[in-house]
Amino acid sequence: MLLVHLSDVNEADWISRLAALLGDYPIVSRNDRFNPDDIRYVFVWKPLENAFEGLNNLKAILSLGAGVDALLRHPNLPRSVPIVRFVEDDLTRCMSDYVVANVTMHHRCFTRYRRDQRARNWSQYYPPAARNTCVGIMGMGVLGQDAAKRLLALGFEVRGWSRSPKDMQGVESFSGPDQFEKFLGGTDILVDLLPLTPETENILNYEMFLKLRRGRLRDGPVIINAARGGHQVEADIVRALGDGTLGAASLDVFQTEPLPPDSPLWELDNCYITPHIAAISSPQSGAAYFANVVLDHEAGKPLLNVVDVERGY
Ligand code: NDP
Ligand code: OXD
Repeated sequence: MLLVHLSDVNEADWISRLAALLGDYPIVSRNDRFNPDDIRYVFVWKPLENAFEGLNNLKAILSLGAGVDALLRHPNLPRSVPIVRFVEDDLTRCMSDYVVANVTMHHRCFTRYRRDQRARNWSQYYPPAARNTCVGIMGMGVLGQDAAKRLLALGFEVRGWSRSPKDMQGVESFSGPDQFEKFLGGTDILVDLLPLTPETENILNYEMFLKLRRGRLRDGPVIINAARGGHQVEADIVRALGDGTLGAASLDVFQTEPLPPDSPLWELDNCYITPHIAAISSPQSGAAYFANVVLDHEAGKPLLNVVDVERGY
């Protein structure tokens, strides 16, 4: 039996789509009456503290989020049960759309020309060609690699940084803490697609911004964070955007969400804020993914996209 426990999203929509795909396989919500011993899979988003209580026969926990940092901090998470995270083409494409939109906007000096427009100022400055602009992607997993492909197709120079080296045609690979500075030193536009772990917390800080390449983008290097707010030291971003260490920032995620009304980030015209919408796990395409996880596993196939709990992603 599959138990659905989704907070803050349209749980009923997920249940009806899953039920249609699961055929005879039983599905319940936390408001239904059921015997906890019958639950083999639990599908969660922002699970309450008692979400796993009595679920002694779990085969897998299904995470609506692609990122599992919050789930891994759940105080009562059954640590021995495998977690399957969301990996799906629509979500991946949406994320790459967000990355492409923001990279191209900054590459073409949107901030400068918007300021000039407001001042009725006609000042010709030609941005460097895409091939002379390097996008550095932190996190070369499912999302980072797709974004890299899309940016390569647009002619950008692309480099990636991850824990282990990657062999991707056209992308210069950097790995581990030892190669981080070198990676940053050739990056004009930094895209963050890392998971949030103890190693990546606060990684977007002032010291790090100083290591990005200067001189290619006239108004300074740019950061784009579509990963997790826990990566960014927001006071440092405000300072760097104000003193020219950074030319601009696009932020989809924040230390506190929703971003509090008194955050100084709202005021900065070189900070582009979106409310954690870069990519969504949508029921339209996501239900098929999770229904297959259950049906395939029941048919004896191995679970895919299982989180490494020790690594934290
Ligand atoms: P993956 O697990 O596929 O990829 C993670 C990448 O980060 C891997 O390349 C990994 O390296 C690298 N990495 C992890 N830790 C480190 C480290 N300490 N140093 C260097 N590299 C590291 O994740 P996804 O691509 O699927 O997703 C990335 C993140 O995007 C999610 O964790 C989530 O937080 C965020 N996200 C945000 C959304 C939004 O709407 N804003 C939507 C969906 C996801 P290696 O390859 O060597 O393991
Ligand atoms: C996710 C997210 O991790 O939406 O899926 O941020």
